Amino acid sequence: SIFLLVITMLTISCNKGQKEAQSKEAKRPNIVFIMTDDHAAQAISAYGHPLSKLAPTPNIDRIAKNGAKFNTNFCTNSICGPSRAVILTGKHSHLNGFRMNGEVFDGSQPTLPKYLKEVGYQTALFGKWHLHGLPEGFDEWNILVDQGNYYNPDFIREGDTTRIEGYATDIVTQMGLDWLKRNAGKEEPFLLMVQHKAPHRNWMPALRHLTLYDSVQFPLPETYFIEHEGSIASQEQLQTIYDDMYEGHDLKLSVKKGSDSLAHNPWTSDFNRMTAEQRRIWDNAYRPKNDAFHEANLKGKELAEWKGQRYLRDYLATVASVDEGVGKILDYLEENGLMENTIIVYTTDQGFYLGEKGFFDKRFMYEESLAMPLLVQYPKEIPAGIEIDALTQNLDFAPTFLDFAGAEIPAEMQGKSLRGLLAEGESGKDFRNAIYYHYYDFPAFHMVKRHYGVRTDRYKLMHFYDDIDQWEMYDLQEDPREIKNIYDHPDYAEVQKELHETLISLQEQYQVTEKEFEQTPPERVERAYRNFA
Ligand code: SGN
Ligand code: CA
Repeated sequence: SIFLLVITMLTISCNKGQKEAQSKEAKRPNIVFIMTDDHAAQAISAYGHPLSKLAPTPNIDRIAKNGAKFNTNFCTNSICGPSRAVILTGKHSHLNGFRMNGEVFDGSQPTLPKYLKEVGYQTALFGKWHLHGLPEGFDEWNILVDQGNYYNPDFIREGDTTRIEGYATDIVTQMGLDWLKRNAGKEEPFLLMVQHKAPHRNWMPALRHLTLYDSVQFPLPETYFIEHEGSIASQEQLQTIYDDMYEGHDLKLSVKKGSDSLAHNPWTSDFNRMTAEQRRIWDNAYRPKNDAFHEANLKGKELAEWKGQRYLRDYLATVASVDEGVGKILDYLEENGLMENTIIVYTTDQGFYLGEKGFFDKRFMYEESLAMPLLVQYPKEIPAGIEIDALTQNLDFAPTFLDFAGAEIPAEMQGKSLRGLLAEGESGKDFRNAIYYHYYDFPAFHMVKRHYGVRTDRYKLMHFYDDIDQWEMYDLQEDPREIKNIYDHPDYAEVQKELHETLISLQEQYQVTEKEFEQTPPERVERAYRNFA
């Protein structure tokens, strides 16, 4: 009868509606994780540093505008491989076993992509890996060999090494886009990790950006020529722009006026791998500015300032191609209706010095290299334009993604999910009262000594050990540049005591044992100082 027919139709349409609602509800988010190498927050305009106003990053800023900006996100160990190992495992370096760059990551341990695969995610990784062994837990991957080169880099895919002609940032972006084109439409949600070489040393911009900032005068930090009173480790590092950069490799200087031969360039492979045509375009861009430099015959302070300027121009020009690549990925997600259900993350493996205290590189627990930019967009849960002031770390990334994916967060992970902070849009002052840090890679490039410490929202306590034994303490509110070591200052006796207690309790919480504080044989340290000087 008509009556029955109507009932049947109603039931069918009702079921259909329910199914749609269910599948919508069950639709777990995709994760697009874009990570650069050594991208300082000072060089992301969303973070508002004066430098970045002159070299804006409009596409990276889109993520901040549509999502959340973390203001106090930190790494646990400011160096590439270790930071990546922390991100993959959600555990501090001493537990994931990758404490310094020379070590090999134990790929058999449980990691974020493996956990996500278990709950049905597709997983892919392109670009910089830098954990020595080959990636595990990814359906598809294609990684740069080692540090990777800017021009015509070698990639490893299933054990097979291929040189791909072009510019690393563009190639990696394209790999990410191609993967999306092939897989984003499938039923299963995905984790896509796009990991750039840029803006890592030796800061070689794309051919289209070789003169991008030539007419911009970037402000050098007010601490550019500081004396490092109160910090032996700062006095004894080998990472100042004026003394430790190589004229050819880093500063792209020629030997003399009219010549295109590079000055001191110990790792010839960065330039030698360019095609003749690439090199011609490069030389045409750099020759006039190098000639002008030789003509000026700068000395002392002026020479140091010139080096800072050349460094900033090159560094920021490599950021320009990253920003373009981010724009392409965002556009693709937008044009293909993937924005709503995709968590988009922009971050980098650690902070970086852009001339503060005269430095380049990272490693120190001081703010510039400790801070990791972190921008996260996910319109379904994260209000647009929020800022988060909780003390967060790369340790929290894996638990966060698992949480969003509806997977269980393994008890052995040491980080905390950021999902609550993001969804509530609160500043999250109670999220964590202090972060723990430990840097081990000494003696090594740049000779930053071993140290560990804690940072609260206002103070920092650090212990530099191994060939020295010095405590440093800073009041970040009074002294944000960390110039005045207040350790043992009577006015701060109470704070100092509390910081020591916090340190001990965090070391307990994170299962830090005595064996983490080994001593390097003094001969090795001496030899390294001689070699790297
Ligand atoms: C290379 C760089 C160093 C840098 C390390 C670690 N020198 O050795 O300046 O500190 O990598 O960087 S280079 O001139 O050869 O590039 S990391 O972040 O990738 O670990
Ligand atoms: Ca790095």
